[in-house]
Amino acid sequence: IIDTLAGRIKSGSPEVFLPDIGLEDEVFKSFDRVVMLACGTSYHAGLIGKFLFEGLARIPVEVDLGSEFRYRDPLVGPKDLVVAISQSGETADTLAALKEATSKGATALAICNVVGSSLTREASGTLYTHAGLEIGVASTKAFTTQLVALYLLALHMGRLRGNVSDEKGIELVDDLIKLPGLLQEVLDKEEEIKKIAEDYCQADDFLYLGRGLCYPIALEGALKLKEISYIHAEGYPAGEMKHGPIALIDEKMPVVVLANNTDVFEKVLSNMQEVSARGGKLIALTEEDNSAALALADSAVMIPAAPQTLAPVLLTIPLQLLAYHISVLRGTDVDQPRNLAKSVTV
Ligand code: F1P
Repeated sequence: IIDTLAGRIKSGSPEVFLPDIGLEDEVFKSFDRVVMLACGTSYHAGLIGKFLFEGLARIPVEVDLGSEFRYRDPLVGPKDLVVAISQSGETADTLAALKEATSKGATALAICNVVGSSLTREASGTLYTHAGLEIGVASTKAFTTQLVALYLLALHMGRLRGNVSDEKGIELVDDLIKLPGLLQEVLDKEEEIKKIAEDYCQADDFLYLGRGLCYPIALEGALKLKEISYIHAEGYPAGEMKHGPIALIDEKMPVVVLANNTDVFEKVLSNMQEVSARGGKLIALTEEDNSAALALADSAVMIPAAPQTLAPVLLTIPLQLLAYHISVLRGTDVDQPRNLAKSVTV
């Protein structure tokens, strides 16, 4: 997808490329609200989708779990676009939630990795993520491609609704084109991440903190660790720490902080100070020039400077690698974790 975008830019076309999703532009821009439905890792993608759609398309977004949506007689109807996100397209709860919404008149769009899966057959349109076959049970590359798909959809809707100018559209696409190179820079940090895994693989609990767009990434980092290493981990919005989890912090608690440069960084920094003052061990994901974060961190992984909307994709990789190396060191089966199925069809 990114290569095709690059072609468009080189040919000077101001159009933002989006593969045919099966929904006419007139239909796609006609909704009053977007409802994201998904489970597990895909739900975390939906939470980021909310930021992207509200930010770029200025349309209200609700995000709900496929496993909860239909248990509350949800208010949903013909003016809603339901975006159902699933790697497999076979997750029973996401499928049931989509059917509940469409039975009440909503239009459904699937973001899915598996061509022809049940979810894509039920939806009026699909944006395929084309992440290739996921070998492991825990979703990884499907997640990062879901984020790119949501970025493209939000951008497309932003343009259709007149919130994103041609110029801005090209700038955002240009940012996206830089993503593969930036991701390679993050992948090159693997040895450093492995070292951090060695330092903390014996911990019993982990806390992951993020704010704003990075909060869902904290959730996802914690989920990956739980899924493949069986270490108890919690993702938390950094601002909520003082409302409870701060009681957990002691010198045995590693706290992974998404401390990249955003407009809420000063707030994140004060959360880091709170952890540090209580002896918690800080593992910061931050940029090389962020001396304030680096001064507090016990360990750090440097990520390249990137536009805020793309930072979640970059931040995900070190968290996936951290979970992977901790899992290898603890001798758990990374690809086939106990009790987990690739698609939860019941
Ligand atoms: C949802 C999910 C995955 C998780 C595991 C179980 O799957 O919760 O996020 O890693 O594989 O299922 P999907 O709906 O995205 O296929």
